[in-house]
Amino acid sequence: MAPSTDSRADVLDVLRRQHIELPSWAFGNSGTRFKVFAQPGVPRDPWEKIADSAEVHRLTGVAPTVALHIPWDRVDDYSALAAHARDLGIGIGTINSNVFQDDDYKLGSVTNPDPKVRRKATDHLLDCVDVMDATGSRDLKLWFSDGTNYPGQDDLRARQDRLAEALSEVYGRLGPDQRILLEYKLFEPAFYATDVPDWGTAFAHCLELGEKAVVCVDTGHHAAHTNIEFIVAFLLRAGRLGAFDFNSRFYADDDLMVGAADPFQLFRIMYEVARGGGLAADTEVAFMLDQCHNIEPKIAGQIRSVMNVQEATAKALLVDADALAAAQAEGDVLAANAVMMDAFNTDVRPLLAGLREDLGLAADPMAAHAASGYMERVIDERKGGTQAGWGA
Ligand code: PSV
Ligand code: MN
Ligand code: MN
Repeated sequence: MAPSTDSRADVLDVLRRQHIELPSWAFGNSGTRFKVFAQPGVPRDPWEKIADSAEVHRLTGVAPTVALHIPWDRVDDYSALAAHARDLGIGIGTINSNVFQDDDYKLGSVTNPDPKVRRKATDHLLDCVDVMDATGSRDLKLWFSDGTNYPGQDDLRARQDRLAEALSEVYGRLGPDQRILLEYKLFEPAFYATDVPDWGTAFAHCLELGEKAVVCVDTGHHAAHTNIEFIVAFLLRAGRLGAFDFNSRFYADDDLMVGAADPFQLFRIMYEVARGGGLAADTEVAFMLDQCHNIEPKIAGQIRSVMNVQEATAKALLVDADALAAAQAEGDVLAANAVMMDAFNTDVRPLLAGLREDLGLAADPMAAHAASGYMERVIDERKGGTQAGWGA
């Protein structure tokens, strides 16, 4: 379905201002619990992760911020880190808290039955808000690995009370323009009951907290066959869709490249985002990647992921809204479905290549990266350091 000249210009406008945030941890070594395969040239510290992130933005033009994970990205001076990012042409985005890698958190962090452990976990979250003040970040992302492995292990209801108490303390510490992104995940590492297992639980806590608390949808955190675009439509309608952690999955929380496993699902999600106003110029939805590149090169993996999100977005924007509304009003099931499929089946790669050239970028960022010599340079420069990331 060919869009009119006007709507084509609108589509290009949205694509030109698209903003996809990269995760600092995608650039470090990562793996499974079986093996971390180290790669040459990976960053040795947060400064180098920011440099790699800037390289992805330089080539794609739509990845102007990088999310940090604390303490993986701990430095003495966060203002200096933010200045370093600015010097390289990007900014620091969301601050991710980490209350899942300390021996004290075996039975939970903010929901732990021991008040001393809860205090320690909540203090870390408050420290993350200090980091946000120094970096100028808007969003604090909270993901809790908290949960139980066995029926009876702890009181499910009391754990919700403890969670609400900690969230409320952190919420009270937010500045006027800062937000909590509350992320849910069905299971892992807890295998019986997770304390924030689904969007409904996250949404209910956000409603209790107030307007500055919004839900983060990590596309890898649902049961198989969950209709994620329904969740997106619902949360956008309620004004509580705060962010995405994009990645793709075949089985569990695989953290593979977004759009690799199911590009049709990504298109359906982006259609609901567009339909609900999530791509408007004043959108407050943060579009982030949360991925690990265990076997593929990391910078190239991030570039490919950014391009996959762009392609799904372009296709979603090409859905002929008038034709769809008319078919829906007439109850014409097949015509309505055909409008969606026409957009999904459009090859948007030439459109995006043209957009990049308009922006003064190479039409093919993957080829430009391969030809840039960047990898050869960092492989040479970053010899012998302690490599940062999940494997550290
Ligand atoms: C948990 O699985 C998660 O999705 C959270 O966002 C964490 O902060 C992140 O992964 C770490 O990679
Ligand atoms: Mn995530
Ligand atoms: Mn995850």
